[in-house]
Amino acid sequence: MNNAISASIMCADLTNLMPAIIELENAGVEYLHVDIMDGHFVPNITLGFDLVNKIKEKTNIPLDIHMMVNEPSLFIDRLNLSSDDIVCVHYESETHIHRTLEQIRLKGCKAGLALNPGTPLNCAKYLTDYIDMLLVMTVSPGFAGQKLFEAAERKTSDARRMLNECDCRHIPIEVDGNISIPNAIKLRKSGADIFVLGTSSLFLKDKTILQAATDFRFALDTE
Ligand code: S6P
Ligand code: MG
Repeated sequence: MNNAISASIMCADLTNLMPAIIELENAGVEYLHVDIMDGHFVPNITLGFDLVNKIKEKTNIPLDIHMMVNEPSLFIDRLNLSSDDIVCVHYESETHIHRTLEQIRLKGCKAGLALNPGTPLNCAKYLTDYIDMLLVMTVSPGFAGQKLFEAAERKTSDARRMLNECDCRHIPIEVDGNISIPNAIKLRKSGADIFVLGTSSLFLKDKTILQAATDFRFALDTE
């Protein structure tokens, strides 16, 4: 899946989510990116399982769940998901991450592996048989509105090379954090496939979601 948009729902109006979800459906975004934070793995608390399950009931957009919690294996069964949904867990969040990736697939979902900016790519090298997506964090997780970390492009192209070298061209790379249009163009050239869009390009004061999504796709398609 090339140039896919995963819309970061924590950046929408959290007191009035349905209009944003309907607009995202109309804009044809490929995923709803749902950030779950526990106040321990990251210094912030966001969306909880009950809300996520309610969102799942209200839309057919596949969910792309980004678990920023310690020991996500304890919580995965709280989610009511289907086979198009992705559950993405951080390498750094579990002692036995391989077991957790297997747990996600056994649940019938796609499994994603997320890496913090400082986490070496080698961590993913022997796990490629167990993942359907690699999430390269382009900021330290925890907050919207941060700045891309300096080596984001280099890390994304190294990740693409590593996946290609182990015959895993089919595994998409997702990038998350400060994905503005110029940053997305650079990261696409480095090999990113799925773009998490938040305050940098989709939830803007001066554009509707539909207009922002259209502008984003046009910029990537014409570059
Ligand atoms: C935060 C979280 C992200 C943000 C998204 C915000 O760590 O994982 O998914 O919601 O990155 O986007 P932006 O454009 O405000 O950085
Ligand atoms: Mg995220």
